[in-house]
Amino acid sequence: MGLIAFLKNKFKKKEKEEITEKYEKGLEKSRRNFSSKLSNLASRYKSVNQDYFEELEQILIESDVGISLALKIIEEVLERSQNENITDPNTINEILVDRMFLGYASKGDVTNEIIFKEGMPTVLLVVGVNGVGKTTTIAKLAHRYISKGKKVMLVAADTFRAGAKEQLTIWAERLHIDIVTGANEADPASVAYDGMKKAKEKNVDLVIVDTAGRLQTKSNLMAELAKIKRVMSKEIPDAPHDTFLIIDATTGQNGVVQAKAFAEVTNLTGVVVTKMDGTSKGGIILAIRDELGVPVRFIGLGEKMDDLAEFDLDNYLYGLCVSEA
Ligand SMILES: Nc1nc2c(ncn2[C@@H]2O[C@H](COP(=O)(O)OP(=O)(O)OP(=O)(O)O)[C@@H](O)[C@H]2O)c(=O)[nH]1
Ligand SMILES: [Mg+2]
Repeated sequence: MGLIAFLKNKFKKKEKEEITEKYEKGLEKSRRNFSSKLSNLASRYKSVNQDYFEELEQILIESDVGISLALKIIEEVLERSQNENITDPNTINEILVDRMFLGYASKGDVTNEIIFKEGMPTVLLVVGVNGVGKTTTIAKLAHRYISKGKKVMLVAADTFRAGAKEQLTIWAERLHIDIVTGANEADPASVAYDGMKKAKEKNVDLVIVDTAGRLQTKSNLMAELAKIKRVMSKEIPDAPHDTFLIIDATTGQNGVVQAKAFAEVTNLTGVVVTKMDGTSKGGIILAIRDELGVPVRFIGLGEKMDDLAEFDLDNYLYGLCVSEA
């Protein structure tokens, strides 16, 4: 059974879970773009030829899967069509979706949920350029783990942008959780340090550290993040245990460029792609996985507190390629 048939079967309407509905809704724009282009293409050709594959490649590129990955996928699909003498456009499109899946899955299995430490707070550092949705994602993640019974605390180590700590404080109040803030323009590392101390005192399970999204030179950024990590690990061994980079899906390939820059200066353990609901080019997730090797652990599908979903490849491909909801 091809992947499309498998996904259709897996997500039959009556069995649909909440997460599948979230993906369907959040990926509606992308699906309208990608899926309708695929079926439109298939309807214009009786059998595939070189032009078909060129158009297919263009559709992938326009969906932000990245040029190098698009070329790779098309080459594989072309090879299979030649080896097995497949000329039916719909079958080719199904093989394409299979390849999109295999490319991601072959990078290895990942646990998306945060893995909690025993006997000490688990520390999550959140980084990314400004406006990508860091603070909102922190609130969403806090909400997620509070709902799972964890004690969560926030640290506002973004001391740079005016209003940043107030914004995070509002979220902490809404979530009824503790927050550590510092003076405006205080050293972010000192706020992070205070945060670690308090997290230990209060025996929290998870402490999430918000950082400034200012654009700075690579060496400054590297030094700042290294300092934050150094002081944190003085209080809590091996902190941060996770470092998530937040990427805005609507920035397209620019987001991939940012991801590469951050991956060079710090050890990322995950990416969260936000604003998936606002883009028609949902392929960016495949590009990030292909070019960075860092897994996409969560995706943002809206502005509300529960508009965050664990990344799930089947649901993603279903939402992007299959669902007719
Ligand atoms: N539609 C949509 N909007 C989102 C999502 N995530 C965040 N946003 C919006 O994006 C805007 C910026 O979010 P913030 O969380 O303030 O971004 P930030 O990275 O903390 O920004 P700075 O602190 O200025 O660097 C806000 O209006 C959010 O509501 C999402 O998944 N979907
Ligand atoms: Mg912020």
